[in-house]
Amino acid sequence: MKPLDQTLIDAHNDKLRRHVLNDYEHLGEQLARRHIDIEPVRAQVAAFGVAIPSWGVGTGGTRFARFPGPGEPRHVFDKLADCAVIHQLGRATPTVSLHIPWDKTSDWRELRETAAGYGLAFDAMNSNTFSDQPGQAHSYKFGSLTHTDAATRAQAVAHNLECIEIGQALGSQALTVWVGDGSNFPGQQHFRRAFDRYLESTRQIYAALPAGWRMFLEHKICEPAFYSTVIQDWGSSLQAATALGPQAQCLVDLGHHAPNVNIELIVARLVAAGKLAGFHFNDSKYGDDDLDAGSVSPYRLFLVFNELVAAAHERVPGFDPAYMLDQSHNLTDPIESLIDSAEQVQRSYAQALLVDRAALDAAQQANDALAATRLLKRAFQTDVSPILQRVRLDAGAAVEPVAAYRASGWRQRVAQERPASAGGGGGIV
Ligand SMILES: [Mn+2]
Repeated sequence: MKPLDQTLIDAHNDKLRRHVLNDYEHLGEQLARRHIDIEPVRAQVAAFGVAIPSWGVGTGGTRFARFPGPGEPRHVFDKLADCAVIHQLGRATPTVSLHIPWDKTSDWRELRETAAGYGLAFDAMNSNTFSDQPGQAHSYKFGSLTHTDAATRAQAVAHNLECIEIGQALGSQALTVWVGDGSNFPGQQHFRRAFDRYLESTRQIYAALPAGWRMFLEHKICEPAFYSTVIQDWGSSLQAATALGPQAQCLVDLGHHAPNVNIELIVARLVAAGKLAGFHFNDSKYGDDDLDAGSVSPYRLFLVFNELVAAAHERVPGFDPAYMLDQSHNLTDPIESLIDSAEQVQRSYAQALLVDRAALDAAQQANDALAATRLLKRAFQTDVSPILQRVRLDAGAAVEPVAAYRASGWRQRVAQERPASAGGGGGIV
């Protein structure tokens, strides 16, 4: 069952259908002059999907404050309904990524059936050992999987095993592990021993992975630890993933690097190592800003996709990245931001599909730097909106999803059913 009245979306599309078809035909002609067939591009964009994080449909806030909006989801079933709205309007987000314990419920089968009813499935499970939960025996104040105390490490391992178990009940096939473990003072932590403890703990989690599952190791330069972090960059992540085995891979969150770091180069290195797990898409100006994907640096997002399309084009063995959004919405309606970010990611993918790979190879081989960079710019500067709109039209999603969402009255409706949530304290980071 779809959360929105489909006849409203169909009526919205009927008004725009002629324009979409005309624009698509026109772009097809333009691309044909560049010897690009628009049809395979459309098919690949139509098959592309990016997961929604369950926590993304609530207002995230910052470390300083959270300003809740109307109709915020009360529990995982409300979150699922909001994700279903996003997917119905955009048809680019067929999966949801859960976070335990935030999304705990008493009946996982009911949750799975509800999701299936919306046409949604479950992406990677996310564990949480960066905050203490009520009744928890051991505190994570000084770390979790890398804590100096064995009982605290065991508790963190057990939590991850529980996440795998829940994931199995939901049909998920991956566990994402991010730890905030680290230190705030020089000398506070023995770097090598902390890393060894990380391996010791994650080996126990890895050993419990069901067949076909993958373990995504997510690195982050800093925060909450501000002097050192145990898995602070792709080097540590790759070292750990290599030590664990083939089911462990490295997840790239775009906001988890120092400013100006060449993320597309990191992506290329992980692809080459057969260790690219996938992405948490967002945008960043200074740090882990969790801004909407492509809102600040759309060219960087395109350059990441350029590496991904190149890897697929060159048929790199084992290349199978998972895509997810990971954003914190402070100012916007989270549903609108997630619709727009999913489209942004789809757009970058479509643009990267337009890169003339043979010409780029030739320019690189000939050391023609200007020709090479112009080939990328040409693809990036192509307005692929007609492809995205045509894909949505064909799938029964909305040609203009944000406009259709605003017209649907969804937010006003759920604001009646869901009591206003309290503001105040810091949100997620
Ligand atoms: Mn992330």
